[in-house]
Amino acid sequence: MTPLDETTFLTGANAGFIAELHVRYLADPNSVDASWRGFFAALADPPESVTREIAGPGWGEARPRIIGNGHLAAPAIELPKTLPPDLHRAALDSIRAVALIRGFRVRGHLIANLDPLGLSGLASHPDLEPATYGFTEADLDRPIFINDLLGFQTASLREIVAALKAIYCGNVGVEYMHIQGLEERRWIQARIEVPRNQTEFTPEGKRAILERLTAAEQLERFLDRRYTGTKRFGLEGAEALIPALEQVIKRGGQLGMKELVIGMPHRGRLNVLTNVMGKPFAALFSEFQGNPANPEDVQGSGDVKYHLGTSTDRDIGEIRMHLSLTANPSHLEAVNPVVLGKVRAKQRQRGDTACDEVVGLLMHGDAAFAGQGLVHESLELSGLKGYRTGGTIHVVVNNQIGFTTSPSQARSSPYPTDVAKGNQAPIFHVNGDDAEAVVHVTRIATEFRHRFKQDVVVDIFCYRRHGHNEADEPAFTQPLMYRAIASHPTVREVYAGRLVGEGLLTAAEVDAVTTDFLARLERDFETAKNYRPNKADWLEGAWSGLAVASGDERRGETAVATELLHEVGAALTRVPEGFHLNPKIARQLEQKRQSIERGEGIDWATAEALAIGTLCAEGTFVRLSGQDSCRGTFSQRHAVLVDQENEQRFVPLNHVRDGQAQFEVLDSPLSEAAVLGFEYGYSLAEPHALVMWEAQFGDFANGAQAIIDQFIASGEAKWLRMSGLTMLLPHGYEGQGPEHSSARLERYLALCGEDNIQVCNLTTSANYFHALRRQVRRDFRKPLIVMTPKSLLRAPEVATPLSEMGPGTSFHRLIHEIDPIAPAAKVRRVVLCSGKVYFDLAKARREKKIDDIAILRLEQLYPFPARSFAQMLAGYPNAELVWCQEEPENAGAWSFLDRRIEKALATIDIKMKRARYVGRPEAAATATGLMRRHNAEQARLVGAALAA
Ligand SMILES: Cc1ncc(C[n+]2csc(CCOP(=O)(O)OP(=O)(O)O)c2C)c(N)n1
Repeated sequence: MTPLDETTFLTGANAGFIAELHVRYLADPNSVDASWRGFFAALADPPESVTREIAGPGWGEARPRIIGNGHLAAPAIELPKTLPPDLHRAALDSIRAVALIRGFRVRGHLIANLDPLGLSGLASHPDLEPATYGFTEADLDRPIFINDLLGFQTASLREIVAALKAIYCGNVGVEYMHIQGLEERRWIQARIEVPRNQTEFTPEGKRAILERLTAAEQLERFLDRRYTGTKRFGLEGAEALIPALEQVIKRGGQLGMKELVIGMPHRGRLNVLTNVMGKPFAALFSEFQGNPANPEDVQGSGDVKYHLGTSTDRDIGEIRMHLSLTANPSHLEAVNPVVLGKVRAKQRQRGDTACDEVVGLLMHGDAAFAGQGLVHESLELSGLKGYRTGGTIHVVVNNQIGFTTSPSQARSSPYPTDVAKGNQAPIFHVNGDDAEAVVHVTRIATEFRHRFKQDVVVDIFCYRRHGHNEADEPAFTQPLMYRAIASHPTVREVYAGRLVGEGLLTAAEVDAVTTDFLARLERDFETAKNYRPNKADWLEGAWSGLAVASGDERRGETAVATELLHEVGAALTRVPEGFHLNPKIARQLEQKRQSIERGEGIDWATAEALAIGTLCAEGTFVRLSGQDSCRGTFSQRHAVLVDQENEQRFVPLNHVRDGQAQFEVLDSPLSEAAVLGFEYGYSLAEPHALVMWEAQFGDFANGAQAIIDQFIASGEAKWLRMSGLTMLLPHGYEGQGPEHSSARLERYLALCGEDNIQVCNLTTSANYFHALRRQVRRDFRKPLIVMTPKSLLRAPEVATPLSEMGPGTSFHRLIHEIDPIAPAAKVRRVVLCSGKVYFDLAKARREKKIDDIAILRLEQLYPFPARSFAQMLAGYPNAELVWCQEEPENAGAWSFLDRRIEKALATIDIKMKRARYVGRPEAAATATGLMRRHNAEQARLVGAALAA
């Protein structure tokens, strides 16, 4: 199209195109076609008037204006010219200035000087250009009335822009205008605008920052010299992290913090462990020499240095601060919910309902923070009843790389921290080369968290001086970045230069700081040669009095006096005067009341309530969290009753007796990993509570697989940290399809080893009662995985008499034959099974009048009760053994039990040597989605188990 022979081209629809051409033409006339060149030359108009013309008449729809670099900007602010000219101009100036100030508050961070390498970031943005708001060069020095904004009454445009740049575009970029709360925004504004977003540090403060930077830098160098090529995931490039953490501790302490629970990834961990947590350098050096972190006689598989946790007390002036760094797996960000759960448990222990005393601090890598979904899941917990911890301080070590991946491939969002915006967290981006700025924003972040009890993020823009680990060559993938890094001074050098420049220290004094620290490292290096850890710390503090698990049966004291069972039963069915109970629930409660009174037919949910209620009455706090756990997925629990008139909620088990412990039951957000991780963390900090997590269906628990594999199954072995967490996994092969049938028993069994967890599939409500109580009525803690039932919840066969929970009763790992069948010697087959299939088998056996097949139930699959099992089977000298399961052959307990059964049978003199498999054939999906097929399969497997 040539412009001049086309009469219709000057339409609004073409405005953007033409304006863009015009802008290009103005920048370089030769960059547009010759005919356009002629056209624009003929117009000879200033660009703005042209674009306004093209955009259509003034009464038409407002169109975006294209400025300078091609960005779209809002139309400049205009006022109707009905005011006297002076007033008109003054009003217009003020309005434009306010809009400009707002532009900086919202987007100033975009042009802040954040990247120490100067490789990323924008030079300008239209929202930050005075021209965008209608100002011209001529307006620069005219006084503008802005009434106290930025601390000015009146100021010139020049002064306003200078102030805005200092506040919002220096070495700190603040994102806070997304926060909905006016008070929070105003607080941040006041905190940063008046002091121009900087802290005036005292000479002592400056020296302390230099010392911390020196310690951070020199430790890494020392390790590099002494253990060249050993992985340490050094902090170099992000040394400002260390004074920043120091600031959290110091300022936090002044504000009433007594305990800081920390979670962090590999990067810089050794530095944090020693330089912040106070772990002796000698201990670290000893680990580098290949010695274990714990005494040799302590069991456990150990873990690499950069996963280990520790806890210490540090005295900060008058204040004693307890610091604990949570052990974590390699799985980045997996530790986040664990830390949050620990914080919550510790807050409860201290009665810190205001969340002032115990604070969580999480560190993150930029790639991991942006990439891992668990970050979002964990952030979502922050405001929720039952999970809130009064806000977490997040510090991102934003070294602008993830292993070898550049930010452009690591995320779509502008910043790695954008996920926290949904949480209304203010985000302080800061140039990691400006250590004072880093400490300054960390102080504000600590204050913000204290003041508003909300999450807050400090994003330290920095770089990674070496490869992902010290053996990697980063120039393979980021040659330009690494060329820039090679000639870039260290953070300490930058800061030391600044202090020398300010005249605070001489070069010799700076060097002395380094040599003093190095001398200390050398001394500790010598000590390390003889360093021996003298004790493991795992049974200290809240854990003192507990012991390492031992013994076979481990029943614990789980029986309860009959009077207490009745006391809890009465409370369970009691509602306050005037409470409008749903009539269906009223009927259910009445049935419960009758069954407890009769002492017969205690169903699954009632047994659970009795276990919880008796524990609470005895003073043990109980926490149950999961999706819809208050009611129960299958409407069986009703732990929380809802008034039908006003929706007030009532938890009967919190009204058993005066002075009882609380039952905290919570509907969790729809997350598996974060909530399970949280409860695991809770259980780490609180051994004297029964902490339960419930899956909606067991099928969904694999959304939390990393928490299960990396923490629950292996935490004790790796880090000497016990947990008594209980996982309830509702399931049932009942024709509901592949994702509503299996709790993936096989997964948990595959994880079993070294007495790490307990896996149960229970068939009586009394056994469930004892299994739950057993968790907190023994002197050790182990995670418990319970395959909980669905249809069996209401099955009369599962219900037991109250007396089975009363005096003299306990948990049973195996349940013997209970039907009257032929004498054991005449039994031709023993069918061993676990869970619901038992009832199908027993029913079919009764219907077929078979009396020479015994059916035994394995209630606890792990630890496998080998001795009891062998003793039980020894009673059937002439029988063959069948293992019957509902799951496909490649699932369920078969693969796990096969060899264990064989081994146990080898210990007795008996005909049967191994078990024969009866169950569904192997399958890719856990179950069929077709009810008819399910029924046929089920009938077939039950038939096969009982066949002649
Ligand atoms: C969940 C998970 N996936 C993958 C890895 C492998 N991995 C280890 S470090 C790393 C890069 C992390 O980058 P970033 O979060 O930016 O931290 P940095 O190492 O740069 O400090 C990756 C992908 C891991 N540890 N965890």
